[in-house]
Amino acid sequence: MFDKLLKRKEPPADAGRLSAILEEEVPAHIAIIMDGNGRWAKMRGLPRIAGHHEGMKTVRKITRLANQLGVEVLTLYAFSTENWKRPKTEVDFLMRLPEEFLSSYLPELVEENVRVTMMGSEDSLPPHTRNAVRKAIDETQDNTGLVLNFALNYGSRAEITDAVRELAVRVASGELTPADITEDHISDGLMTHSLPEPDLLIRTSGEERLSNFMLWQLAYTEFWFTKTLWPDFSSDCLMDAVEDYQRRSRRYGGLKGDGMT
Ligand code: V0D
Repeated sequence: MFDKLLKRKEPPADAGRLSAILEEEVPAHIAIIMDGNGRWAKMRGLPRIAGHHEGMKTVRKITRLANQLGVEVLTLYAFSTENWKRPKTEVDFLMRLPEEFLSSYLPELVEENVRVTMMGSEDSLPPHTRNAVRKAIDETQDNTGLVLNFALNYGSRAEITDAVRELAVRVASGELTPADITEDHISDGLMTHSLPEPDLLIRTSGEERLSNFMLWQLAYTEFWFTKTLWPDFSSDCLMDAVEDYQRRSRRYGGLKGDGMT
């Protein structure tokens, strides 16, 4: 849409750097809070939606690199339950992005053996959004490569609350006693129940908060923050983050676990 205004090209990912990363433990699950799209646009005198659109292209680029690195799960925070408070025109534009993304890239995702999943409440999404995402999930459900997990209309406290409510139902029915309840009962009730916990969390754009993202799942995760805005987040940025993760996990040298040792 704004592509003609914004001739941007990135050099191809450095193959030497890639193979050095592959020599060591690559994080199995990377989660990203993709922040700074609006600011990126504002700095160029463009409407915020131009930043969201450019951010969508970064999603494609980073998905491909994560797949090349052998990452098992890439979770992307695309839309929070708080984001409904934004102006209606912006929300409407955002809700068109999954369709646009998938109409351009679904064949590529299928080709690259990527499995699309989503976490979040599907119910309040517009039907056109839900249908596009459903189709992508269905068409890629047997793929065995990277799991591309979109957090869409997601909020972590609501997720935990729902899990706890389900447990309360089981206690009320006598299936479970309060003393039986373990951490695994909670983990198993979350939308991430079939995924490994994130090894690495990235947040772009200089903010250093969780903003109600995966509060339970991030208990032992390494955090990596950058001032880079999401539309400017390059393959090199992801490799910086993964290299830093590898330095940290080398330092633990077999003492990994709770990080307190
Ligand atoms: C805007 C930056 C891809 C963050 C990235 C509805 C904000 C671009 C998707 C997408 C968004 C979601 C599901 C799916 C396929 C693609 C997306 C939203 C926002 C919110 F199955 N980018 N993207 N969804 N942005």
